[in-house]
Amino acid sequence: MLLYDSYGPNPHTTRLFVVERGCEVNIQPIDIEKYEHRRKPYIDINPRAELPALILDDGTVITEITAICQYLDKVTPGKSLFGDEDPKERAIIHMWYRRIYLNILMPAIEWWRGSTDAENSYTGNRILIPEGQRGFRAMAEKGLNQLELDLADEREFITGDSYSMADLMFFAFVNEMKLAIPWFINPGRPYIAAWYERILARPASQKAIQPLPAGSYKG
Ligand SMILES: N[C@@H](CCC(=O)N[C@@H](CS)C(=O)NCC(=O)O)C(=O)O
Repeated sequence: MLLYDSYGPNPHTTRLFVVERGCEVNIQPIDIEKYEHRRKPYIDINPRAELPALILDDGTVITEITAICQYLDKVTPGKSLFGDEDPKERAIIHMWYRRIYLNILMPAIEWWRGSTDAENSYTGNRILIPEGQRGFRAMAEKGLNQLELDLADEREFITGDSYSMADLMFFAFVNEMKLAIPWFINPGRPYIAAWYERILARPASQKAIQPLPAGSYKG
């Protein structure tokens, strides 16, 4: 398996998954800042010109972070981060990573995509909605406020007692975007701030901060 890795919250998610879950993959870094993802050979692999992408040994190309992580989860021995061993646990984890993606991450990323930095970086390669910035931020802040209330029962992780895909994905986005989206972590939401510090302290979180070097990797 070959994982195309790079900067950005989506590659950060799959990279962190590889490290946390102990997956074995080959890594191929792509430099988004040099727009390597918009040129051949990468666009022959992923014509959507997005990262990450996972290439299976039979040549199948998988994109979309949750699909990539689900595949890696299934083919790696050990405890599933999607709760695959138990239907109830699986449903609860799914419920949470979907809530986090739809109610916090998507609007927060759309907010950032309304910035001048994003406009300069995307140079016409994505439909940006700068006029929607206030609305996107309000949507994401609403999602964050709700999560703050949810975490106020002092659970250790988002779904309860165990670290899961919900923690992993939310952390990867917050950590990668903490300078670009400084309001993700706010002293007015102490439970989210404390959760972030707990996840940041995990050895895998530290190992996955930078894109991985080219070559074989065992998490
Ligand atoms: N829905 C995709 C999103 C992938 C995505 O947008 N990746 C960003 C990096 S975080 C990217 O490739 N950006 C480069 C660009 O759009 O030019 C997924 O789940 O993997």
